[in-house]
Amino acid sequence: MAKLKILEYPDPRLRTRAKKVEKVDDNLRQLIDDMFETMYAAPGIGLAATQVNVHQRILVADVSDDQSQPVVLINPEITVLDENNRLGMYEGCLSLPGLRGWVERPASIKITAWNEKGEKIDFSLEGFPAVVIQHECDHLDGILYVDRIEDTTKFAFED
Ligand code: K1U
Ligand code: ZN
Repeated sequence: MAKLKILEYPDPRLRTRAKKVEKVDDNLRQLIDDMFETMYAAPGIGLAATQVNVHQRILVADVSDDQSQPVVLINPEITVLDENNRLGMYEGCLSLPGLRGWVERPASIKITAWNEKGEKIDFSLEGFPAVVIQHECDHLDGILYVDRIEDTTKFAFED
């Protein structure tokens, strides 16, 4: 396993739109292992391949307290289940260290993707996990949470 370098804002490579993965093989699984190591070490609860300068549609996440719920999504696609049900929170980003900003997003989504075995998976998410997955999917399209901030007074600096 290897810890990868995380690109930081304003690196223009963060604005790259990632390409679809065509085949899941051992090289890709190695990258996924490295992404988990990088995310847990940061520490973070999500990481998109874009953030480690790999422009393929892959993300990892784990919103548990004890690193017990790792999730891998390859070629994820999101369907918003209820546009009127929105959740706001101060989001963080490993590519914008030390900053948090208030973003509102749909609170319930359905996801279709492949897992690390190349199998198709689909499931629904609500609340915080739904927000994190949307944040990571945005990275794959070159979008950062700061692009979604409507009220610029709602930034917070971490120490
Ligand atoms: O994409 C990223 O840079 C990861 C990001 C995910 C995220 C956090 C909060 C809201 C939306 C998306 C982070 O992991 S920032 C670090 C963080 O929030 C955290 C780190 C350790 C424990 C708990 C939270
Ligand atoms: Zn981020």
